[in-house]
Amino acid sequence: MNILTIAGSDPSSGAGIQGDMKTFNAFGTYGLSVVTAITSQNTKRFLDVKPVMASLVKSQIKSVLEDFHIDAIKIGMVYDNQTIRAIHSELGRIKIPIILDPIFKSTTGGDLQMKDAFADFKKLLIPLSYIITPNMQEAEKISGIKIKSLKDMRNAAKKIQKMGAKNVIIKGGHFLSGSKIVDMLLENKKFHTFSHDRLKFENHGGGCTFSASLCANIARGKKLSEAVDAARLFTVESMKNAAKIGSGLVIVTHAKGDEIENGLSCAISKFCSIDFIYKHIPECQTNFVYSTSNPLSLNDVMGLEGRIVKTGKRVTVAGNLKYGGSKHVASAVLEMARKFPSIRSSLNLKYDSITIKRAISKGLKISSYDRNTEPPKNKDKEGSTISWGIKKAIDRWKAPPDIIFHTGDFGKEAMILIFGKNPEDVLRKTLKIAT
Ligand code: PXL
Repeated sequence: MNILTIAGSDPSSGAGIQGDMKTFNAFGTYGLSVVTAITSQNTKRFLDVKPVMASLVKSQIKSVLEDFHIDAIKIGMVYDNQTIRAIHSELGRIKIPIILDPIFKSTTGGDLQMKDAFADFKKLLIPLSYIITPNMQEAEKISGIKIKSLKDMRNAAKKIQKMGAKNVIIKGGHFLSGSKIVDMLLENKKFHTFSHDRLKFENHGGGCTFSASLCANIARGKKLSEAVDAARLFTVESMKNAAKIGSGLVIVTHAKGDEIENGLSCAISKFCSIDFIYKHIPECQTNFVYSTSNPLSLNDVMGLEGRIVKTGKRVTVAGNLKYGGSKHVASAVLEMARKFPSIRSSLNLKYDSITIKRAISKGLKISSYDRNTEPPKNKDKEGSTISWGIKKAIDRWKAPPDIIFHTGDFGKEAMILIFGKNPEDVLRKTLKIAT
């Protein structure tokens, strides 16, 4: 999965381009970057800022768009009118979701946007955004509404949406009793509120961490409210773990995301972009799973709660990744891992004898089972057919096969399962047979 940040450089690496790249990395995504400005700052003070020439901002954007498939874009610091117009002219017509993080001041007080650029920021960039992510002060500045209550927060969000942002999240409301902080999401016409405990110290990089992790989660195809929740949790954790690296403000420290989820979600997005893969999606659609080491139950196996579905000549992901999200493909991995613990990932494809012949010719090891020979007693036990079949298929095997297939039964679709040590290994084998 590739995501792009268009933002300013921060030499302290807490925020800006450098902070975004660390966040993208924590989510196992590949970060591309276009630099709009260079700041000189540290954790104590802000020294200087200069924009990058607009023509160079334009050509940087061109250079990444013409080469890479990009799943989502974050726009952070944009210093002047020329930069804003350059970004607008390059991104005005693209279909990639844009996460717009309005940035006016640095945590150490430096101006990160020129005053006379604000009108163009509102007119040209807000309408491009799939979601805009202001904090309270930024939301007040953009909406012109003083925010003192949840009602004001909702009104400000509605006003910003009217300016052209598809969705709005305002972060950091602090008017609830106790020490709770509220984030308010306006998704189309619906409000969602989220809350967490107020942290006791100021930090450097929290805002960028939120918008960059939201970008990564949107790229992964999460539903917006779930992407916001995942980004919030990640940001709060990163702020709690903030470290005293310089002599001033603490800098956010990103926790490494869940390796199983990172690895699987990257592989799923690569799977979806394999040429002609739609021809291999079965009627019951495809799931792709990855287990922890030594899995004991379906809850140790991550899979899609929905499926990878065929939509015409494309495939798309419907549903989120969850431990326990898959039953069928996950049962197959559990059974394989019982005998061959190195096998932790699998996906299912449509059965076709030509696909099997191709797999043999590419040197993949194949086994199979016959569903017609399943004892009736077993058939009655919900969900046990797959475990029974896999067990049978590997009964005499000393090393794990790459593929196990069956040719169906009355009312049961024939199926191919591809196995591997991890999702990349499964993808590598899939690429050998999918044409
Ligand atoms: O967190 C906002 C931000 C974004 N971009 C750059 C920054 C900062 C905050 O200091 O320096 C370059």
